[in-house]
Amino acid sequence: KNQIILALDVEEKNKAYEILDQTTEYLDTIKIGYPITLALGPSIITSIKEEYDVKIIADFKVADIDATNEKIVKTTLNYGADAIIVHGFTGEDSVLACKNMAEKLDKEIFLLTEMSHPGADKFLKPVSLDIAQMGVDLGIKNYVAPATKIDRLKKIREVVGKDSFIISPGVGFQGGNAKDTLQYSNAAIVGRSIYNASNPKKALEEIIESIKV
Ligand code: BMP
Repeated sequence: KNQIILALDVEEKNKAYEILDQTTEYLDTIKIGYPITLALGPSIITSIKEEYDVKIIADFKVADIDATNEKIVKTTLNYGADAIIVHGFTGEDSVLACKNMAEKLDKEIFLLTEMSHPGADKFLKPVSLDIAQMGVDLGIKNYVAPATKIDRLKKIREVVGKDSFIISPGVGFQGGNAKDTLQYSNAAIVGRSIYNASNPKKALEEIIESIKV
């Protein structure tokens, strides 16, 4: 429907459903993560899939050894998530375990390259292009790269190529803007600017408008 992914980092079921009721007419995909899953349990993934026509990306930033990663990915995807986000810094064996399990279940992984917050510049930035290149070498098609650092996003796009799919967090609250981000990214992830807005539906409509102009 459009290029916005909602980050549903709310911790109450009523709030989650209220936001979904107001936004899913415009959205194909939502991202859920630890905040909602730890608060409400992983069956929230199954419930949302049953009640709304959306794809769910599970943002669990999987970052363990291969055997443990495989279990995390299997269980998450079996709850109904369509894809899961995986850290790249753990290396090839860990990432490959996730990719293989997702493929076995006919689902997908997103490889996290560089992060959107200022602190990521110290440890992640020096290796993020190598992480992206590892993803390409492993045949990974989907990536996460920051909307707050357009120069970095551009470089990561150059590494993963035009046919890869990039999603980018950091639009709105963290300072990124959707239009600039979508020059290099396939979709912008927006959380607080929508779910904390006094009128979430209107907030989303305004972001969608801002892409068009
Ligand atoms: P918000 O729009 O409220 O800043 O939310 C951004 C979302 O993207 C949050 O779920 C956050 O955990 C996630 N995220 C991020 O902000 N930066 C990254 O580099 C990676 C993320 O997954």
